[in-house]
Amino acid sequence: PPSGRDRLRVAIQKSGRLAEPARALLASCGLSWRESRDRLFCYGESLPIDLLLVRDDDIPGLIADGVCDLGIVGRNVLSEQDLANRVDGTGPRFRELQPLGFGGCRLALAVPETWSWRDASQLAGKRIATSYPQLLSKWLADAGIDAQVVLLSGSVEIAPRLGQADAICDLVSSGSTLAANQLKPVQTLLESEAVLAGPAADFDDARAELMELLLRRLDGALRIRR
Ligand code: PRT
Ligand code: ZN
Repeated sequence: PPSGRDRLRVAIQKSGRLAEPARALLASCGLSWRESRDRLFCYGESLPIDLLLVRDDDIPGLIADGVCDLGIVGRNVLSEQDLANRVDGTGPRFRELQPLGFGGCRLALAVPETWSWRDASQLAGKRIATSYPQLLSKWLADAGIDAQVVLLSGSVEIAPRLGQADAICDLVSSGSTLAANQLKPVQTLLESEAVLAGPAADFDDARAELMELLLRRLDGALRIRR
């Protein structure tokens, strides 16, 4: 990360499932902010720790590029982008520092309810729709299964009904979205939750101490919650 900065910049989701819990957790660490008019940047008042409000998918890249120092993002997003960086030879560029205990879900393979499921070898030659091509491809390769990965950016769960795919690999929490689409989960690829992410390399300036302080306070806040 570029050195010489004396404030810490933390990226969190602007809106969505992780936005409010991320802010609430940081506030419970004693952080407070003054909001800018465009509400994309929040200036830290109680401590020199600022917030940048962004799309969750942008968080790993913002950390990798040094635009932000830390981020709160789903392990699913972080792992997917980490694998992409490793595959194209640019990684590792960021790492998980601390699981945060909210935003829990799992990345799972799901098949039509009408399939009688024995094991993953049944997926050979099938088309699997997902927004997580790296995590799915790696899992398939590790399992020695030759299947076709169909990349969709959203509405993955309707792909089988539309005839776009035979199975899906998507995030599941309650399971009701799968059930509503006559699908059943058969295999978990990744257990996920919101995590604090940071750059692969350590800070060499005032940010190192600020990060230590934040990690200590997070530890305390998470202990109380447990
Ligand atoms: O706008 P932006 O890009 O920032 O937001 P987003 O729409 O990409 O993300 P968002 O807010 O939907 O999710 C943010 C993060 O929340 C994800 O990356 C996960 O880490 C976490 N999370 C936890 C979930 C879920 N649970 C979840 N259930 N993300 C998505 N889902 C979806 C899932 O894709 C499926 O469509 O909810 C549906 C399944 O839910 P159930 O309860 O029916 O199983
Ligand atoms: Zn997103």
